[in-house]
Amino acid sequence: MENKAYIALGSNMGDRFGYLTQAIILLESHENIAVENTSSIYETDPVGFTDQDQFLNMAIQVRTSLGPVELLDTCLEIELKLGRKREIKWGPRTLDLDILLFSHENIETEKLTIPHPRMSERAFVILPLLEMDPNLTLPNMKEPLKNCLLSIPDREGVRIWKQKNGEDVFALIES
Ligand code: PH2
Ligand code: MG
Ligand code: MG
Repeated sequence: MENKAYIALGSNMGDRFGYLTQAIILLESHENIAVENTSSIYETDPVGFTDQDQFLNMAIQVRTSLGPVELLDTCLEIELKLGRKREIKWGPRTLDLDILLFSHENIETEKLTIPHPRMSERAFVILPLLEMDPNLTLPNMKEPLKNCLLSIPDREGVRIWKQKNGEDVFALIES
């Protein structure tokens, strides 16, 4: 499977941990997607629309033979399957799956922008990503992603909720 992608996961309604877990299981069960790595899970203060419950956020690294739009459609299907309803922009959700990076590609279409447009301003995205790859660079940036952390205001709103333990990608779910 030739493409490497990073996906951000977020939930702030109902069984937040259950939604994250189910999303990873559904992605892994897709025949063209392999989940290669997962971050710890973080509890995070809501950003943007702040009058809502705290999120659980994490990121995962996948290998896939799907193209970016096919991967997006798969993510949207999983969101729907896990009860996502689109009501308030940036509002409460059972599950949000955002493709952050896709094999060093820069993509800008009506449906999909990669790298994810707000990723380098959001500590709840950057911290889990850097946990998996501390030297990650973005295709549209000269500096490594870790340099963005210095200028980010919401770092203290991001706290470890469940530390990843062990090598296995499912260690997080099983423990
Ligand atoms: N997602 C948003 C808007 N605000 N805030 C946090 N902490 N975590 C999120 O995943 C999040 C958010 C829109 O997708
Ligand atoms: Mg999002
Ligand atoms: Mg989204």
